Amino acid sequence: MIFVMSRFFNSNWGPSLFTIFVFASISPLCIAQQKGINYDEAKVPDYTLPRLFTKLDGEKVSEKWQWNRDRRTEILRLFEEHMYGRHPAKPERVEYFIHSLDENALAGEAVRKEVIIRLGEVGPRFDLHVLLYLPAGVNEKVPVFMGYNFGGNHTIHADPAIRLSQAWMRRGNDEAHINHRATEAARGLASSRWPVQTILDRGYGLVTLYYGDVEPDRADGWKDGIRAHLKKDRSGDRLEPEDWGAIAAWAWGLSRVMDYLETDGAVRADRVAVMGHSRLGKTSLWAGASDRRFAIVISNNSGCGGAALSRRAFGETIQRINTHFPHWFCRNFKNYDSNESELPIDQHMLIALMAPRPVYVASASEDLWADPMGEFLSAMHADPVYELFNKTGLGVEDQPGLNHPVGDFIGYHLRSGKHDVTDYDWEQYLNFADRHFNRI
Ligand code: GTR
Repeated sequence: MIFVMSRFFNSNWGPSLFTIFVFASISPLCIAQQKGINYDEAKVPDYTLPRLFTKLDGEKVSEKWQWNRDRRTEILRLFEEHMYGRHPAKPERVEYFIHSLDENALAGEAVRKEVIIRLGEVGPRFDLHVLLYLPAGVNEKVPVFMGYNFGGNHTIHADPAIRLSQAWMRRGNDEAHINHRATEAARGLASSRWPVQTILDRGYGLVTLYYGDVEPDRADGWKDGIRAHLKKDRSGDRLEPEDWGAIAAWAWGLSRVMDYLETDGAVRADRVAVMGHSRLGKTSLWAGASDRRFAIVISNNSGCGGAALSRRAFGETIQRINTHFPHWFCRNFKNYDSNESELPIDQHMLIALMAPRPVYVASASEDLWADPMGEFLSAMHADPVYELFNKTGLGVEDQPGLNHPVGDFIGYHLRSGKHDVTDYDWEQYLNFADRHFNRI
């Protein structure tokens, strides 16, 4: 019970050292459930990473054009086939509505805009409700950070004018939810993760939406989500082995927001930094890999299935993630449960798919579940692709000490503390964006 509570208050949801400690000291039953989870660096298996520059047919790649035309495409397909699944193209009919606009929001500091993206073929049921805060009094287009939130737009700020989400929430009944629906008490609950004022002060806008607008985050959520409704064979009650998983569906949703941003006269659509935490960090990485319009890609504590190397099997493993979250990846990914070495890809290749765009990987020291070392190593092993583009990627070979950001086109830091998004993380992302958007 105490384990459940502490996980709950940690909110998103990988065990911190604290929870592991509480858990280990309280419940023998839970210890049994953790069987097969390794937190010992000495027990990481020997592994060989798939080669970045060797094509499936054995041909070596040494030129940028070969990477872009052949190998990058091949790697992208491998990730689709074995891990995230194949996603459909942009729907033909999409409509945008302004739900609300206040040019004098947050005591005159911001323009607040709420936009509805209606995916034509499927109607209002899958409306994406997008919240934008833009710096007030700016007469030119602004760069933005964009990312999903876990609990509805109303959680990111106490601003009472934000529309309260009506969508299904993972949280069932608690002080802010009744039967999986948010109540007024949920306003501002996640505001520590969204330093809106700082982002505005630094000259950026913020664009966010609830990931559950695309699809509810539960095993059978796809039946109530965009995946069922865009399924070619609607009669089938089951997804095919290569059909997209929920992470791909959420990533696809981010691309639909990008489509909208390209039409918004206040936003620099060529300067969008897509950022996500944890499962939504996995999502932003896949969005950045599959849609090159995202100028910067940021992964905050994304762990297994995100930035962390799968072959290390440290903390959360493929088997564990496929068991607890069977809907996140495509069915083929289950072939690699306790069988990591057979994967034709690993996550350094996902980072490499961003090249030469800037990408940032952030870890937290107490978030062993997400394997901080595995996240660092992915970033490091992506370096050769940046070199191919005559850029320095990470540029270091040792994981830096606590709170010591490193890297050029690949940024990395190991923040002290638990699985979370903090002001420290945002400070690094803002600095990184300033640097790459040539603002300083
Ligand atoms: C955990 C899951 C992780 C991570 C996290 C989160 O329970 O095991 O992969 O994504 O949830 O999204 O907070």
